[in-house]
Amino acid sequence: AEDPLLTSFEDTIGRNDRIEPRDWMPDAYRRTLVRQVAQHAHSEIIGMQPEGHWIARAPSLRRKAILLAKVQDEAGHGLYLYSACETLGVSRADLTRKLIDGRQKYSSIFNYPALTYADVGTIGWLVDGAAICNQVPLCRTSYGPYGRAMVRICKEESFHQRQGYELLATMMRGTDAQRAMVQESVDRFWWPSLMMFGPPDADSPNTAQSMAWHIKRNTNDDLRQRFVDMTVPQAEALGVTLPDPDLRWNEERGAHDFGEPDWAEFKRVIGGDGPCNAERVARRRRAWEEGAWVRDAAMAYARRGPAPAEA
Ligand code: FAQ
Repeated sequence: AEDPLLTSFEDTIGRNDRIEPRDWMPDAYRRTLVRQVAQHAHSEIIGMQPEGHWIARAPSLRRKAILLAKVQDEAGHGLYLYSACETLGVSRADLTRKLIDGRQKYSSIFNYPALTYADVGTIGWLVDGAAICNQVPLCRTSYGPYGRAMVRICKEESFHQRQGYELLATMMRGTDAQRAMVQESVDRFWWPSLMMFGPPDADSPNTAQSMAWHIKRNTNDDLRQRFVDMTVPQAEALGVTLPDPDLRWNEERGAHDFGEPDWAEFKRVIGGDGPCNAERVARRRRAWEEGAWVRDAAMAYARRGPAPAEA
């Protein structure tokens, strides 16, 4: 016999409508969403670290104000996403616990160090650029709270990308040493940026089901291609070389051909063995533990109820 709840869920997906928190949903749909949205939230929060390192080392007051605002935005994105995830019946404390115990992932890209100030620009240009390619389609994801969070996040993300591009363009108009610093930074970040889109479609265990549920709206390889096609003319305008000898326009496909990222490196990094994994998680753990008294105090204050009216 047909399950009327499942039929109604499938009809909603089929109409390209949203699933909302009070709607019935299959357990596997809920689990997949918790996995993806939690990973996404963790990425925003862990993603504050590489750039955060440079706040106290910014080359001018203007650059410092810009960077401070950007890193604050990332904290805000993490909060929207944890809130979206909580509507699926999980608590933020539990998600954070899973992150610092290594039971949930965050994006591979944040396990690479930010070694120079040019990296602040490259992270904005390439990492936020990749994030936009991945996230604009997620504004149409089937789960309402996630899609609505994405709309706000994407607006800020495109501002972040321009910020990075502007920083790099300024350095490219500077000295030879500054131009060399930009090129060296792009050389390090190019391949890890391509890995942000996940494994090739043929090795992506989750894509088919997530597409069927409209959680994902494009495959990993489609989005990676879109990112390359978007970035090549920007690299030309900046005057930097993307470090891929196989990168060229393919007239027939109407798209760029490009080389294969090092998938063995990708597996090592998501398996916990990238350049900064231990440091990133240790720092998050320390912040969580040192913040315990603030959370306890806030809870105690909330339990007290409203203050008595003044006589
Ligand atoms: N890193 O079957 P698939 C940002 C895992 S942007 C780590 O293809 P799926 C903004 C995957 O989870 C970055 N793990 O998986 C910012 C799965 O493992 P699991 C965050 C990865 O979910 C900018 C396994 O590999 N953006 O933070 C990665 O269908 C600057 C098999 O993969 C998002 O999270 C990876 N790169 O597709 C902040 C976007 N790729 O979970 C600060 C939303 C794959 O089974 C500064 N997420 N894995 O243990 C998505 O679109 C998807 O989840 C994908 C992966 C595309 C990332």
